[in-house]
Amino acid sequence: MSKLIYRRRQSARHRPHSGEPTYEALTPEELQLAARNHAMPLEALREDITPPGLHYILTHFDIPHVDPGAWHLRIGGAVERALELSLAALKKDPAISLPVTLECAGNGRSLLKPRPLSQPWTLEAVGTALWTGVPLAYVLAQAGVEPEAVEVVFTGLDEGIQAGIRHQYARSLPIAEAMRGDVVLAYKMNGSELPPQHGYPLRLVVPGWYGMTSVKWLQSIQVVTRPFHGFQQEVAYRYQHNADDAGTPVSRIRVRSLMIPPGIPDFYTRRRVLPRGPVTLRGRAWSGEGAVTGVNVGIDGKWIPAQLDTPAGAFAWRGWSVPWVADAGEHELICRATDATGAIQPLEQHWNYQGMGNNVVQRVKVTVE
Ligand SMILES: Nc1nc2c(c(=O)[nH]1)N[C@H]1C(S)=C(S)[C@@H](COP(=O)(O)O)O[C@H]1N2
Ligand SMILES: [Mo]
Repeated sequence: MSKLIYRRRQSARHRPHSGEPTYEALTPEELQLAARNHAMPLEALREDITPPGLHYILTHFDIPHVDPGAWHLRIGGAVERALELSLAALKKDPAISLPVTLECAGNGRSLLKPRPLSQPWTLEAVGTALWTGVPLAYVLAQAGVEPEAVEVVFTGLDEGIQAGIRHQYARSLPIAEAMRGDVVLAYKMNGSELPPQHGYPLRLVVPGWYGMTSVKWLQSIQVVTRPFHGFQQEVAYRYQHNADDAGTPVSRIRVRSLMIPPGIPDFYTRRRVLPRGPVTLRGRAWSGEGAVTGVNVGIDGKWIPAQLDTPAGAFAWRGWSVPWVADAGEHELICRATDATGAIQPLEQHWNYQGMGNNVVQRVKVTVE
């Protein structure tokens, strides 16, 4: 049986999520996921670095309990020397710190119609942290990667069942990506040790790739000579037309921009209200494919180019701003970013079965008094 046929049968039998897409109201299961996995409040877009606790969270199973004294990172597979490193040993290696914008591949899912049943993100599953740790390439060089290596598999301590398949959370990276100088084994977030929910004591951070790649609570790193076919690689995180489509893997972050909603919100609807007169509209834009090259803000159907701030890092979001003189009445504000590859955010949804990579523009409705 060819690999492709195997993969098709796998995905047809084991639905990546708990259920089929629906037009119905939110389910109790979606609400339960939403209460565990919180988004970033959009007002946090003001900060270059997302303050502790405001960064989004996505955890498939449970946050594992880790005894830092007993914890070791195992490195093995197609290497010259298998290693077992303690946290103290890792902290002695040369460290780097870099700001990285992480975004969940499912961001935007609940705006799709019909709605794929999984974590029901609106648009705020994003955050930017300053990650500190050892470059993965440094640790792999210590182990000595064999020439036949094709991928590196990262396994977390967390275990659970998804679509009937029991497994530890694991993802792989092609060897060329794993050897990039900016891929980090991080033990600090924003200058402090990792909070439990963000992967204590050690996590992977892969700048430019959707969040599922950045495996938390690392237990082992295995260098492999064949592509990895784990659940989170082969069944979850694919762009599929339907359940029986093998699809294509989700990898880099598609270009997106978000706006800090101006004015004040209505409690229940979160619709914005602001006084008439001058206001500066601000937000952030990012892409994992290439640098952000432009943001246009649509106000009542007219597009205005935003001014871009200096980027804080190659894979950190970039600030933008546009002045506006608000007239009394109802308005719709849109922001739309472009990156160096020429990719631009779509104005309408592009549906896919798992609700991945929906980088549709944000629309903010405001009432000017
Ligand atoms: N071990 C492990 N790593 C994981 C996950 C997980 O459930 N288990 N979730 C992934 C997903 S889908 C995302 S989007 C990011 C979220 O990282 P954060 O919670 O630190 O924001 O972690 C990734 N790493
Ligand atoms: Mo995610």
